[in-house]
Amino acid sequence: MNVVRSAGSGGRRSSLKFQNENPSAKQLVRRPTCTIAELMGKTKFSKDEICHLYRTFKQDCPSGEVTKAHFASVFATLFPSGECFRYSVFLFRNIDRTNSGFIRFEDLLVTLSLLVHGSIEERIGWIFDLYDLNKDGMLTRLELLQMVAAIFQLIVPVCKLNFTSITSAIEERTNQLFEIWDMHGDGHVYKEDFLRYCLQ
Ligand SMILES: [Ca+2]
Repeated sequence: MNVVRSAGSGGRRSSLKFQNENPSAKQLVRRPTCTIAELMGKTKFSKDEICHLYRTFKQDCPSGEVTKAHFASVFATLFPSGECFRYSVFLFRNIDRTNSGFIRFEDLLVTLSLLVHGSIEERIGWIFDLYDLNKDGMLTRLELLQMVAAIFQLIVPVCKLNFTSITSAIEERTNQLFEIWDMHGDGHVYKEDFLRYCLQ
């Protein structure tokens, strides 16, 4: 069973197709919404790279979409001693930019292309968007506090530390960063200021 229609335009079909690794699978498979040609246009990956990445994706995710819980379980293997659920949710939101509740192959590919092949400005911008939890283009102190706390928890679960001291450390780090990044003193960090700071 083809997972996605052949790449090509103007009615001309390419011989390159995404293939289902398990044709007998009876579960519902979500097809990518883009052709390979469209994915090549959206990313900096070649046909061969896209097909290789798709095969890998299908092995890990035969249904063709990643749920928040699945994403968190995979991410947890990277930080076995920490509590990474909160951070993984933030990451998930930054990859699932249509807020569909699922990460599909094309979402992952676009993100991967940006992080691997994007300019330094694009990569820093992606980090800003990760921190910008409500995606309104500005960071508030509360958003930064939540992100700093999530990063702390990646290393060591807060429950295993002195709660008062770790809370103070999170607050202190948040205040330090926010004071630097809030260049206009209006309680918001703007993307252009964040980029300027990171590039200096
Ligand atoms: Ca925001």
